[in-house]
Amino acid sequence: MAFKSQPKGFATKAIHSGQAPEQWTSLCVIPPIVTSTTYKQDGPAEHRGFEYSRSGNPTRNVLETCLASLDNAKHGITFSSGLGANTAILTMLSNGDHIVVSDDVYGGTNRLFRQVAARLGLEPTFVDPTDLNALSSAIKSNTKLLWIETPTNPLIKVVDIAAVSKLAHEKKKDIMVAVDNTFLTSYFQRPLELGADMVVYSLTKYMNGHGDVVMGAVTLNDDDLHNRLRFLQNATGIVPAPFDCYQVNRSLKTLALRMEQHQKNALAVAKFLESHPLVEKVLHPALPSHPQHELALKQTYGYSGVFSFYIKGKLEESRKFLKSLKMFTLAESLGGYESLAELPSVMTHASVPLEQRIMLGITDSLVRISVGLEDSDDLIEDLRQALEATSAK
Ligand code: P1T
Repeated sequence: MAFKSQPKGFATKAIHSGQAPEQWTSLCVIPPIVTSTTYKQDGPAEHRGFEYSRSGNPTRNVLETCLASLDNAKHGITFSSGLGANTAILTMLSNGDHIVVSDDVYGGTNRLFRQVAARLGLEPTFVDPTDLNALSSAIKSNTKLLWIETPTNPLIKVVDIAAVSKLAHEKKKDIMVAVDNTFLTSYFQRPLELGADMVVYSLTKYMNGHGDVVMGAVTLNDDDLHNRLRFLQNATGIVPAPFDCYQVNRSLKTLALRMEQHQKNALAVAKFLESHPLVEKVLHPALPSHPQHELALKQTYGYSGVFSFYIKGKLEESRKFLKSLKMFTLAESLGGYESLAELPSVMTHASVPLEQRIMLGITDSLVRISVGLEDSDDLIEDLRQALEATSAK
């Protein structure tokens, strides 16, 4: 069995969309970093497309056009972080609106919905997104947003985007279905083609891929939703810096290559871990042991480098393992060229309430790794020695 086959043209779009030299008077081939905050006007309120860099910036435009094309979307909008993108979407809602949120999402997303949205009068309900009946019953007359991540962070559950979008839209026409596509990127998954209304990214991860930019984005087709979000980008001011836009735009040029190599490396590492006696269970969608393996093959073009596994033992063993790693760096985040490892229960998901963590299975023995672009034999060797050190008395 194999993943969906990737249509031709992705790498070409990543390199050429939005990059035409003709848009600059100098005809420069590489887009410039335009740092000017303001733009000369021909007369009062007569400008040539740019007036102030919060409302529009040439370097940002280049990136937004490129991002939209990678999702085959009409529009792309960037924000100063992934959570900034989430915040912008939340500000599309009004006091009293209800949100259905996947119960397994990035800890910061959970915190935003639970501790910020709820305080502003929005009403989030957390539901298992793999249970379509539960999702359907959670939708109420005031539900305006359905929010999923797939695969989920950190339990790597795969959610059926087409089924969820269909269900939501059949139940209520005005529900916006947002899919956080951070773990797979537009290279491996394109949610708009499956019926979602908005795709959300932490560009901080694979899309930038070099661990040196924090940024977020939304891609979408609907003009009305786009106008509302574009207004909010300017009105709330959650905008990225031109230099960062330049960096992400540059990184997209190698996205396809990087994702292919992340996929290969991670699969080799996952297979090694699955065969190791100190590993209880590996959660990786490309392994036949994954509960939604068939759905992953049907829905996506491949899998990236981030996945989780349960180590045998408790907090003491997880700590010993993570501290014994030499090439994997013990750190939050994912999606960069360098391999990282972390313990979600006390790091990325520490802000998720304990009872929700227990219910979901985010225990002290759940380790998440982001497999980078080093030689996979070296990564496997590192994991092998760290597991050996963990089992040594
Ligand atoms: O860090 P920021 O760019 O604001 O993105 C937030 C975010 C949104 N969505 C997903 C799926 C994420 O994983 C993240 C950030 N996640 C981590 C920092 C992490 O280590 O999981």
